Amino acid sequence: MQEKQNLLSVEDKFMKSFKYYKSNKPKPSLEDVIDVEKCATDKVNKITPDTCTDDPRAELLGLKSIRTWKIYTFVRHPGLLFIRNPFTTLGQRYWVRKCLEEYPRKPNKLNIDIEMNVEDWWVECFKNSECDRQLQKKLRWTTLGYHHNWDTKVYTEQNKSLFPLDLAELSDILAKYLGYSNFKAEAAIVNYYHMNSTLSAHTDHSEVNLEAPLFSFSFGQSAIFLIGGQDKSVEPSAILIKSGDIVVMSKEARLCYHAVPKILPSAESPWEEVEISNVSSNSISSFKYISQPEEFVGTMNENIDNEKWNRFRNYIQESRINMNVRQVLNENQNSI
Ligand SMILES: O=C(O)CCC(=O)C(=O)O
Repeated sequence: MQEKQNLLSVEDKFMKSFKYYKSNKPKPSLEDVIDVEKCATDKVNKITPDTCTDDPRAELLGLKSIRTWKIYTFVRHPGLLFIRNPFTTLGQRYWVRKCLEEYPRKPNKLNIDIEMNVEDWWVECFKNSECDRQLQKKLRWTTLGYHHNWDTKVYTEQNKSLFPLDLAELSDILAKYLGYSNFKAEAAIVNYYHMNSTLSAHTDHSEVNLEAPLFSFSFGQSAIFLIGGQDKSVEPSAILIKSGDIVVMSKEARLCYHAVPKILPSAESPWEEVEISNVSSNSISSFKYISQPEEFVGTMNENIDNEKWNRFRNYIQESRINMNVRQVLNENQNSI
């Protein structure tokens, strides 16, 4: 009996921390939340990669020069990497807009599919000139590529659509930089959070390939991200994620429990910082996935127009978006 009780209290560590940070009354102290730029080296280390050649695609995809990226590792979490906002203002705007305007279109799958048949959710939100905020807040996830099956947790060839070429290209730049030259983005969950949303503790283990890293891109409001070990007995660390930050779960961290217990108002708005400058099409030939580069550059530059970007700005001022990208298949495997 005593043994069973000990086991229970040990198993509760992740949940205890989740409940602590989720609470509104009382509000949690944020003292132990890791902000990578302010944290002591007994917890976080800033690393400089041995070789770092720039990728000519970076600027086109809305990224700052790779040589300026700030990358961090965590003493308690081998395999976990954190890149502090490597996106330009234009890049932030581009990806937010994609997640709202394009990725939730059919044939992609949405959580709201079970209650309504909406061909184009973003257009539907503005059907009657005013914004339907209720409908906006209903969207919690969209799946891309191999669609995640929330019940069976099994990917199938029958439940798959084209993976967005721009997101495949972005993931390829990151993968190459980190030394995963054979990484292929094949599935993604786009998560939409509002100020009271949470994501409970889970591991991502549906992919056939569990060696490939998982890439997580966040935009908009901030979040507390919890990451523990491969079972819930490990006390998780709480990490502050801001707009533009990238989290990479690789190696030992790939199968660790993680969760989002709280969304926090962002202190900055990096999607507003006015360094916005046109992306030019000089290095267009180096694309791997994007098939219509001229059109792509045009779409990126459209977001300079503040009027055109206004609806997306209104959304992101009260919400957070996370694109969670995975490789599903093993190398040399063509189907499930
Ligand atoms: O929103 C996040 O930062 C994490 C999302 C996540 O864990 C997932 O989609 O599996």
